[in-house]
Amino acid sequence: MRDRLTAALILIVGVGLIAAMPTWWSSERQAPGAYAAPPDFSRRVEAMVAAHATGAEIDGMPVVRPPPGDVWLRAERWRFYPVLELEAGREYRLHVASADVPHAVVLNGVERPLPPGLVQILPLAPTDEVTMTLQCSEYCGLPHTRMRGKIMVVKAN
Ligand SMILES: [Cu+2]
Repeated sequence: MRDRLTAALILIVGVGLIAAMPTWWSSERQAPGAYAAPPDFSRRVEAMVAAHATGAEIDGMPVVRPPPGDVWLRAERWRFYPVLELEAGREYRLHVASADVPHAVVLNGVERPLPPGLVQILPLAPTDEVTMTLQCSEYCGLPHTRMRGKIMVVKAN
């Protein structure tokens, strides 16, 4: 009797695990909000910079004020390029990818890995006029601790 009960339990747990497998298997392999980097990712960054640069520069980087929606940000030794100026009350999707070695990005306490070839989407809907800092959290060389990015949230026009 006890043996049968044990066998039944093992069967139920086993079936349950197999049924749940596709869910954790796929989420493990590709987190939501990430996708394979398109070959023209860098060109999208440059096109956005060319179209929406404000003319200002910070730390040798152009300040760019893209329209709400998709925004392109490149992680590279040892910076997040370019500096962004976003409007409060608008919704953005930051597409962040590494152009060289593995990095990781931390923004507002959320960390996402940036292995080369992967784009992370970070939704952002800032409400206050603040300056946000992006920080690399994957050791990528001696200047790693200084690898930061800047997002300035300004009043909407
Ligand atoms: Cu780093």
